[in-house]
Amino acid sequence: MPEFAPQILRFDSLPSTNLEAAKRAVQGAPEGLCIVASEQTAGRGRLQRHWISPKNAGLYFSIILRPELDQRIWPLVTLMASIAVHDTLLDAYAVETDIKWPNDILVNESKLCGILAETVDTPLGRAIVVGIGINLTSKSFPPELEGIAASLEAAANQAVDPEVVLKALVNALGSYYQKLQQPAGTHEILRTWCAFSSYAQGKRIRVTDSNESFIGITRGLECDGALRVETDRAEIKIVRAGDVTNVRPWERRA
Ligand code: BT5
Repeated sequence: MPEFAPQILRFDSLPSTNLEAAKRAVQGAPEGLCIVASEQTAGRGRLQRHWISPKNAGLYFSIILRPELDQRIWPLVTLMASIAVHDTLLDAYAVETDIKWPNDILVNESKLCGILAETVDTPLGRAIVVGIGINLTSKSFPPELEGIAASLEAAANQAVDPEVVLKALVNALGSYYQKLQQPAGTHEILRTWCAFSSYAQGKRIRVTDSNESFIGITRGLECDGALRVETDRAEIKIVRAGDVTNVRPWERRA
């Protein structure tokens, strides 16, 4: 496995760091190229959703990876990134977070960070762009984020330095990415993700995708990172896409 050597390119403003990284991946940029912007004017979430990215209010970051892994288990790259964010926030600012399947980093059930992994076909083979948005301060949150979003500054109860977060994140990503590609790495990533996520086992959730919505209890992860959910009819469903929400005690039925 080649040595992982991250290189950081900084921008004042971009439509989306993921789009910039994908463009550079197509142009042949190497694994480990990181794109960071002070703001995004068209930050992207999953399923054409928007990631609100006010200037100097968050870390807007994307990295190009070219994993030497069977593509069936590439979804583990998203899980690997969420573990890296979890460790970053804990190590840099002693903030404990929960991971909601597959890609949300939560504090007190509010979203502090979102992750968007996108594959891109390039002349060097298929690559994956992992985009990470971490709210550093809530000062510029628009009204639509009130009650759903968290910030690192509020969670840590202190001012945060974007450079400290960036450095810790790049280190954590490098170390977990190398772990993922070692012989027992996939097992290790799955085990660590489950240890950090209250959603891994025994959580009553609602799953919603374009076809259906149902309630069930989480029963761990498949080898490719898909979520096992036991329905009220004792049927195990394997969830590979869609949104997961915590079901409150008063919301009992599908
Ligand atoms: C995500 O999508 O959570 C993935 C977000 C990835 C953002 C990063 S920033 C760097 C890189 N470049 C990009 O263009 N994107 C990546 P999803 O699970 O679909 O969640 C999107 C939903 O989160 C929205 O519909 C809002 O409800 C909510 N949301 C939007 N902006 C938010 C913010 N700043 N903080 C918390 N929640 C937000």
